[in-house]
Amino acid sequence: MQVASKALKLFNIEGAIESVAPLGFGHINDSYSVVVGGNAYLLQRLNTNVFREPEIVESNLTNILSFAPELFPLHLKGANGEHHQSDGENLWRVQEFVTDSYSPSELALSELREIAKGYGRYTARFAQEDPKSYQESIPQFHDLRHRLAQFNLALEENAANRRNQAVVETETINKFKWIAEKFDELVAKGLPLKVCHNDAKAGNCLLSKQSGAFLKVVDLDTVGPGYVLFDLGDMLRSMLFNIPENQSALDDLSFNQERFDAIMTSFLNECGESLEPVEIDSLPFGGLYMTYIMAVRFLTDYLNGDVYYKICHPEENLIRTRNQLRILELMSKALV
Ligand code: GN1
Ligand code: MG
Repeated sequence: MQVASKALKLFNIEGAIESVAPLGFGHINDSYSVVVGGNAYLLQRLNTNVFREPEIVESNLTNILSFAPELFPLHLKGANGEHHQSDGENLWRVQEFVTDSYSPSELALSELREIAKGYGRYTARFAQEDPKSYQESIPQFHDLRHRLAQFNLALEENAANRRNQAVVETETINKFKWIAEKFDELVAKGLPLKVCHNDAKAGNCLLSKQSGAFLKVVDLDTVGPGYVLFDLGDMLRSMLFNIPENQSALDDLSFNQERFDAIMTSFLNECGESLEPVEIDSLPFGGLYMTYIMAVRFLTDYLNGDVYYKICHPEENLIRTRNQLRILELMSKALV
């Protein structure tokens, strides 16, 4: 309470806090919903171990908020005009809490269409923005070769002595290495760099509780240079199969063509005209690319002893890996 109150003061929000509650989502930052003077806010502590150059997060955020304010929740600024404020120890930011909104966990077809529409709108709008005005907030974030190198290093170092627990998963990861080559081919064909969200999963889109319609895109820490296949890929990864990322749910999964078509159609209805043919052709492959890179990152963290993602139990990163690999196998049968 006291920490929250101190943080809110940095944004000129004074007065007694009526309620403060930690929000469970997110693998990286800490989020709280806070009510002061009848107004609801989302207070977040940026994880500066992960975002080691917060000035880049600030600069990207400022750019996107001024470019397309209608797509995002209102973010408050502190006295120096910046969205991130330090209390001497932690870096904080505050945004309006979008009331009467939700991000669905088990997605019905109609919800899936709205989310794809929201990210499609984002993509169409940002097709006009210059990626050179943005920097990656985490260097080489979606660079698969870099992620595979980190994975190989983790295997070699075996810091948490878990290599033997991940033999099957390691084999599957090695089997899908062709994804890196295929990606290089697409880039060589002239895939254009855009300003992407870079974490375009279902949970980062808010829908209206009343109408179910798309409202806002949230979680803007990784917005920056990227390829549209990253965002569409994250949508496929998180929306095709109705399973949680971190619980064993591997039975009875199957590729659902109707869901795939709904995502693609809804997305392309919004942004198809703003994309080049090479980008449109690359989109289904995005599902494989993003699912694979996430499996590689989860397993790397498992091997390193859970130093990056928040976990609730020791096997969680291994379970996350298995879920991604299962999805990847299904996608590769249906889409390749
Ligand atoms: C992380 O914190 P959260 O849940 O928004 C991660 C993404 C992954 C995601 C997996 C900075 O995002 O890359 O897609 O977990 N963000 C970072 O759900 O690593
Ligand atoms: Mg995120």
